[in-house]
Amino acid sequence: MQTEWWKNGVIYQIYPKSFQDSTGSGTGDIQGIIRRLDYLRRLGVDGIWLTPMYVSPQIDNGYDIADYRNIDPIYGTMDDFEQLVAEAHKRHIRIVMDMVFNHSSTFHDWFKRGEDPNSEYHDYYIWREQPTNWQSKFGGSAWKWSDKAQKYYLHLFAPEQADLNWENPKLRAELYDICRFWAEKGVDGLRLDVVNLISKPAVFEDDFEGDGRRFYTDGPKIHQYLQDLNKNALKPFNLMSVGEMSSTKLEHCQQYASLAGNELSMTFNFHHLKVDYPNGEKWTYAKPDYVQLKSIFNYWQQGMHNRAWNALFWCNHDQPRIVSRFGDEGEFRTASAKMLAMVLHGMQGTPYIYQGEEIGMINPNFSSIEQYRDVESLNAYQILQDQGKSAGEILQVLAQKSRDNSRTPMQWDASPNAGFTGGTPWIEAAKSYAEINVERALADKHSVFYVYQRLIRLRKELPVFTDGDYCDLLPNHEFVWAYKRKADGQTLTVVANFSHTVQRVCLQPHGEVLMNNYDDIEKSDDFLILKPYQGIYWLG
Ligand code: TEU
Repeated sequence: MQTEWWKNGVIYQIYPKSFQDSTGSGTGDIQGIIRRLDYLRRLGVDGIWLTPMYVSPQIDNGYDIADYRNIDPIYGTMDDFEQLVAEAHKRHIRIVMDMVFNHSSTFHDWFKRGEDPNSEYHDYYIWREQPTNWQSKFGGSAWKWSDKAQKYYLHLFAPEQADLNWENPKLRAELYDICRFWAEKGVDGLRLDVVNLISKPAVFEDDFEGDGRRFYTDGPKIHQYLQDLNKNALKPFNLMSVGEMSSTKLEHCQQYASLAGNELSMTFNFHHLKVDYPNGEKWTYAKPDYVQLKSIFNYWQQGMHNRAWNALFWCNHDQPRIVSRFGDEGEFRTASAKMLAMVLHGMQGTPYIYQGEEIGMINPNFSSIEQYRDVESLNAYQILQDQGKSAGEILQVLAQKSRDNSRTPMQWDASPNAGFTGGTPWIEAAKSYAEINVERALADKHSVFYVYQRLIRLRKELPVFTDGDYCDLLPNHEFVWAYKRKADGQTLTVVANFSHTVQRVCLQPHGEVLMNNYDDIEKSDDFLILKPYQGIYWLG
């Protein structure tokens, strides 16, 4: 298959656990994904990114890998996986696997053996006699005592996710070999989990300003490690790569995802999804700041243009649903879902669609802690309770911010459990499924689904989507986002209203109307009058 297919392609993210169950176990599986490939072909995506399906105790839903070379039986067998690759390729859909190389499960054989200080695997992990004051991303200390080793080991995430020691060349060679293994199975690309955290400092010291991240984020040897990974395990197998970059900086992403292609193909960053974290605090109920949102995209779009490649996304398995977050769950659900799609897909980079986004799924609005499954959310509940917050307050924050908001079953139809399973789902389906589901979306030619389908096509037809530069036309407007992209004599102007009220703006975009999520466009004198959540494309 042609290289750099992702430059005008769109990738669909599947969270296998919640996508389609084919056995009645209550957990999605590989055969379920195979059953839905024709649906994905109809949408028109070029690839699917599958979150981890390797053998795992599932403390963090598979991001705690116990065996990198085998499929967890809850998802099926290696034969099922090989069938998935073949069936996807038949439909010209590439497969992107998720690789978690910052840490492994403590149930991995390496760790079990490595707890013995005399084992050759000991040095696969990071051990210290004394812990630092660093905090785990899921709350609590980032160090855990091992009785067997008589030392502490580092875990930036859950205690069952021990950080791997990239200083050790044997470990690195082992990881390269895992990439080769999956490439030989026909995999086309890798999504590399928190890969900018793999290079730890030479000396570990307390952080009196933060949780420790400034010492290991975009760490000292990160570019060297990624260049070696590229040379040994990505380029030789023609693997596309997308790095998940936690709390990263533009200067680093310009290098990680440089067009020179000696590290990764592209990068995800999360700055735009912190505009509803007041003072950087996630667990606070807050409204988004759209001026800040636009300024972040302006910075990244301009900073990466002609130098490096972006991965664009609103949603993933760690984020709440975008319609609930930046749109409207009620009267303007459909309009806002389409508008949000148009804004994101109008930009430069490779867009990612998270399962259910293409039908405008919303947060489940859980009201009891028993409905949550996510390790981070359950920890947060405890921590916030210890800080004296009331259960009501905490549940309100979780309903807005929890990762489980995006992990509820994919809504296929109006039958029980949204058509996801014949059994009891591992996490409850959102009540909205009777109204918001794939069957209904496909039957309605004005649905959100067909807007996504059209956006995927446009990216292949019009080079301005792939190549155009970026200019923000109204950076200070509280609710209207307007930007222009230009390439080779083509101009795309995108105007979008991020509010449920009418907005008047002084803009006169030129060219023909290419897309509009309403039937008409209202103007008076020099003003455009935008309806609630209206989004429009002009091509000139
Ligand atoms: O996430 C990394 C990450 O930093 C997050 O987006 C994380 O969910 C957030 O910090 C929590 O507030 C990746 C995976 O996408 C996530 O599902 C895993 O839990 C995590 O790595 C550990 O492997």
